[in-house]
Amino acid sequence: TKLLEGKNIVVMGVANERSIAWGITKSLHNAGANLIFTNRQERSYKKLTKLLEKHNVEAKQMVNCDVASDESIQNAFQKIKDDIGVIHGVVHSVAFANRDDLKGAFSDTSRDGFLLAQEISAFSLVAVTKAAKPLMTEGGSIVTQTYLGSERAVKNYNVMGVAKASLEASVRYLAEDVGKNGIRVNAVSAGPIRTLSAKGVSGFNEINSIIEEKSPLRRNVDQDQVGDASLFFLSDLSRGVTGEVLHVDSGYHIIG
Ligand code: 0WD
Repeated sequence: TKLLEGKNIVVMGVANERSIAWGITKSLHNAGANLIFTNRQERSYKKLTKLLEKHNVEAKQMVNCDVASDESIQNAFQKIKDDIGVIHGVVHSVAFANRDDLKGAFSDTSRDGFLLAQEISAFSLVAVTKAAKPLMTEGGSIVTQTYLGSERAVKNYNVMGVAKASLEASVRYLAEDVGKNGIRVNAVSAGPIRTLSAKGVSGFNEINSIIEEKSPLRRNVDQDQVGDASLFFLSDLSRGVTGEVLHVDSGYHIIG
């Protein structure tokens, strides 16, 4: 039998074919998972519907969810509970910061911009875990997406780096909290990948060529590699692992 046969997994954050969450979707589908999707925007919903058709992937359910609202998160998971009942995993692949805060001087970050990045990119994992927990009655696994800018001062990543540091700390505190319920919480720290969100970060192309030159594997990573690492976290293969941040970055983070 396949790794995720009979498992119900919620995927949050497919905006288009380039989304990391789409790479994860393909890995989970190939592993036999039943997939439930949440979208914020109508535009993403339409794109996802087409993508699923094109790749012959069936969605068990699609619900609207804006992580900026507690009510929206609660409603989404209530709908999933009503339709599906038990879930075994959640893929959290959402983040946001204002474009202006992803370049220039970090000390120019506005109060609102700082709080917005924290809210959408870090607090959302806390709120989603709270909403998903009652549905994970058979235990579960929650996986989020982070980036090296949390550990190092990566040029232009600025406010998002601070939000990712907060996200990774949240992974550890959540792991401790829900571990007693048989729920694991982990993060994948991916190398730079060309997506809609990545376009908002200035100097993105520069980083890409540095990875090709300096990373141990001398190449960039892609959505499928992040997908397979996320599959590991969502499956029983990682049953002894929680509170972890796994780098899927061609080894770039070890280089001095
Ligand atoms: O290089 C990269 N692309 C990396 C991305 C390297 C390492 C980590 N990541 C992270 C991102 O920070 C993010 O957490 O991976 C995650 C996914 O990013 P992505 O795949 O690069 O970006 P994208 O394809 O733009 O998807 C982001 C999703 C979109 O989905 P929807 O359905 O909303 O269009 O996050 C969504 C965004 O719109 N999003 C929200 N979803 C729900 N509620 C919200 C919100 N308030 N804000 C943004």
